[in-house]
Amino acid sequence: MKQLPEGFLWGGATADFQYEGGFNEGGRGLLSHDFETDGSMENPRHHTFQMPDGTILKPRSSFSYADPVPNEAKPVFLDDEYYPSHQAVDFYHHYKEDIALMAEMGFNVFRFSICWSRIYPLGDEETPNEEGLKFYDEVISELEKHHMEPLITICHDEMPMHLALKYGGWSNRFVIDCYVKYCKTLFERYGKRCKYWLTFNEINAVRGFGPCGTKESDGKVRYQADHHMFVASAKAVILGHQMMPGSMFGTMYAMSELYPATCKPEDMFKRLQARRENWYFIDTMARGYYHPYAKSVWKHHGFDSLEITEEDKEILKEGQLDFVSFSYYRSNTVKKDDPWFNVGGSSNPYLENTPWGWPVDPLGLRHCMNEIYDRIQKPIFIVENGMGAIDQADENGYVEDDYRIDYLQKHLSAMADAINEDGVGCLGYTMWAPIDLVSLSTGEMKKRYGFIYVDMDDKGNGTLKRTKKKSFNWMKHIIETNGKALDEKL
Ligand code: BGP
Repeated sequence: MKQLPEGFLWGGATADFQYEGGFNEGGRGLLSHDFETDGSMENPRHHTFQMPDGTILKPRSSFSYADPVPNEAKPVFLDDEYYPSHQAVDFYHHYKEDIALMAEMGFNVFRFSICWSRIYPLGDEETPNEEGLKFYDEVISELEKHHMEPLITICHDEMPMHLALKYGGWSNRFVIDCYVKYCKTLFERYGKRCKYWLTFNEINAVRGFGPCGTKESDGKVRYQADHHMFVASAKAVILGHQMMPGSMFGTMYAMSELYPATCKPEDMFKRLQARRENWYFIDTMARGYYHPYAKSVWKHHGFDSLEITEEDKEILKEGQLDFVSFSYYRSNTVKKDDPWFNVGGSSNPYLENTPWGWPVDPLGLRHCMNEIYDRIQKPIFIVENGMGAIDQADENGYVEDDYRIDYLQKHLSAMADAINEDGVGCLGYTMWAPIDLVSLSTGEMKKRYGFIYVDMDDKGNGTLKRTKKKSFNWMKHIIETNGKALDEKL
């Protein structure tokens, strides 16, 4: 039986710079993402930052590190370039229509991120931007109208550009204060209406927010930046619990399934070590302390210790997460001789890949859910899962996306088995992304995930018209039966 427990949260997930647009409206400040060019294949500057001296820097992609940034250098806008975050798919002006469509599918939760620079355009000023706050007031009111619970990501792979350039992003302890001030503003304003909060998105993958976050690409600076994010998150949890009794906090982790490439003991051991690059983040934030193996992780990155004060330790202990949330798209394999933290090098002969080469592995999701729940014993929340594909829309914008239905049917079934058969406590599932939006890793529009098609191409041409795909009604049926329909044959 695939039916899920009563009260299970069903919904979709989005991120502001991929979805919202309105980059120069309502007093919003600039983000590093605003300087990323589009990812269309014919663009020679394919999804990069342009520096004033002509240097090209790459934004982070899921499993590779970004290039280091020359001190204080600011990327530039070029007249002949298209920058996808500026318009994205214009949730800024379509939020009512989009939320109504999601409600029609039966969502009872909607995950979105608040754009930090919409609230604090620079990040270090004292007064928030009222217009920015108002925009999210309206979004939340719209969700309430449709009985949807907001699930808010406070910081989705971004920060105001000014903080990145002036202070070196999270490598600077001062940014913790800026983040906590931002959180306090959000809790004051939205606290009575919002119960579920995520302090960061994919904190184990962003590592200081790419090119504009830290000035070094690996090593101690990066781990110190992560430590500052851990403290910032814990402070937000403590403050949130005080200001909003009953609120629940998670942080979101990128969690692919990870296999040893063979059953060779050395490959298996490498798997343990590589997995610790995930546990390092989850353990510290969900259990509230650095596990002894942290030292071996640091050693592999070339240093022995971090600046962790006694006060930091107290804060981590007090500010433990209430639940663990994660994204799951694929699995990876690792073997002894793979470079440190470069998993995914070997292919898996047992799995098929998406058009973007991501192995499709539903059982891996069930395994990850068990693995996290066994270890942390706090509720989990799947806050991203979905399939990026090339959709062929007909003249009306309709897409027969059977491949997406197949992907979701298998992953949702695996999730239901983890909950019903294995006893995993899971609060909900928010699919990435219910509506087509700009891809984070490639900057393309062509890599589509949605139940809803958006008429727009990689260069931003199109009417932005929203059209339901075949998967829209399929998902509606799954939700209205609370998962029971997963047992039906496709
Ligand atoms: C996660 C991010 C999302 C989202 C998703 C899909 O890493 O949290 O922002 O984009 O992956 O990835 P992509 O857009 O690269 O296909």
